[in-house]
Amino acid sequence: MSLKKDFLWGGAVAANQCEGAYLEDGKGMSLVDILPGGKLRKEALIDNPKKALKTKYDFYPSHESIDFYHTYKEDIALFAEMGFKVFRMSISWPRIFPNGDETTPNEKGLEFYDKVFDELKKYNIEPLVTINHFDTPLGLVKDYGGWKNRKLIDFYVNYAKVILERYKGKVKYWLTFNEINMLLHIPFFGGGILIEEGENELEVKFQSAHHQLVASSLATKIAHEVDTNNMVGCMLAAGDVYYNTCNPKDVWKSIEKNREQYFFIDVQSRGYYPSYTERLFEENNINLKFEDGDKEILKNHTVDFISFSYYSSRLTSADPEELKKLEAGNAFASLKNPYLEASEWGWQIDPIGLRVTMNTMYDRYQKPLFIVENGLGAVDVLENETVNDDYRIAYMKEHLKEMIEAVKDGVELLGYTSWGCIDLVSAGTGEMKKRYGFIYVDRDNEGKGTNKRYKKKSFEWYKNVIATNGEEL
Ligand code: BGP
Repeated sequence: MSLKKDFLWGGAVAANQCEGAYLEDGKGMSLVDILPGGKLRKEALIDNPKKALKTKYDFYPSHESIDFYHTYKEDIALFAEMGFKVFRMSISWPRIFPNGDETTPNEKGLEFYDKVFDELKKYNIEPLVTINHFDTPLGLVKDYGGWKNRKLIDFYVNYAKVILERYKGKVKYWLTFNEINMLLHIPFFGGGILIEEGENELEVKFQSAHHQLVASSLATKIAHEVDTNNMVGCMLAAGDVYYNTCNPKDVWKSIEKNREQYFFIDVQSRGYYPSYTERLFEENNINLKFEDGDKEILKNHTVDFISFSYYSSRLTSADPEELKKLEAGNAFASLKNPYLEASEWGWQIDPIGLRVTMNTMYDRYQKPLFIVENGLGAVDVLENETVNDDYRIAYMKEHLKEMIEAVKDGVELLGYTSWGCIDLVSAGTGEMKKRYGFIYVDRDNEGKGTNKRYKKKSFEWYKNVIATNGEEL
């Protein structure tokens, strides 16, 4: 058994990490546009976003990024050369609604994506569009407090309706929110949320999550009304949480940790809050405000498929002494798994974990899966106009092998888009140096460089993977 003939091979990017042109043609600021790169990024993004709102930094990586806004034609031509069947991208919300609360969209912003979709069409590349990928308009953060505020549902739904109608027939695959569970870990990124003193942090996060879940269902409803061919997916930052030892306490802890992520998909895929949330909310003094009709909306408009990013598995323990050793590889703190190696940024590399995660999800939901992010962030050296990125090829080869194993296990899989198919700004660190692409972009952490594109060794390798539909890895 192998991959289906129409398997969707491709790559993924996000508007805020590649477009640049941050104020061009009427675009407004997104919350990412106030974030610096490098060492200052973590404080601004995670520890103290309130301070970032008031601070003037020397350099903002998202403002120019790799300038995809102007280079999309040549970049898409390169994707086509690799044989992409699908291209995952996002629409920048503040390009369409600059402050977020307008009722009429910015026509220039809409035109840009028309041009991108037309260009993709030229090469028969199917767009896969994330409606909101970490770029809530800054206006909605400053004037409304972000997703804490129920009003955000209306603004998001208005935005979703505009783009779903506009791009009817051009886009079939939609994702409502990128890595929706990130809201619990990086609330500013995920929802423009600032936790105030005295607030019950978990309550704020889950209330905001409820708003996004309702908004996601409403967007799904509209997508299906606008075009019955539309396929709508949710999107999870996935990676199963393993237990550190066979001590039953550790096993139980891992179940709790896994529920922390699957909670979102439980709601988006099954259409109701899972029974375990009752106890979770009670013990944490979380009183969620539901409005009339919310339950029906969630119930009646579930997703058609489940998409996810996978970079790593995680490891947890019930032992407080062990937990002192937690390391924050990516947004998720994890214990160090002695069986795994890690990337230069400390992300543990676990190809079999991808098979594990896919099987868990398919067993749980029985809906088609779509891997929409996976890849290796590494330091690349450009030599003789190319990069010998054998390490990236090795990483991807092992992951694709396990992906195919999962398909053989019976998992239904729509496609695979590797993250950052062209080098772009890192979401977590704001660096350019953390590269994922098959295409090298000559631009550094300070935004210096020619911005010229070069094919890495992995470019030809991936092209052959696609050409042989994964038979030759
Ligand atoms: C995911 C995000 C992406 C992307 C990726 C890699 O969490 O959806 O936007 O950037 O991770 O992370 P980083 O850029 O921090 O290396």
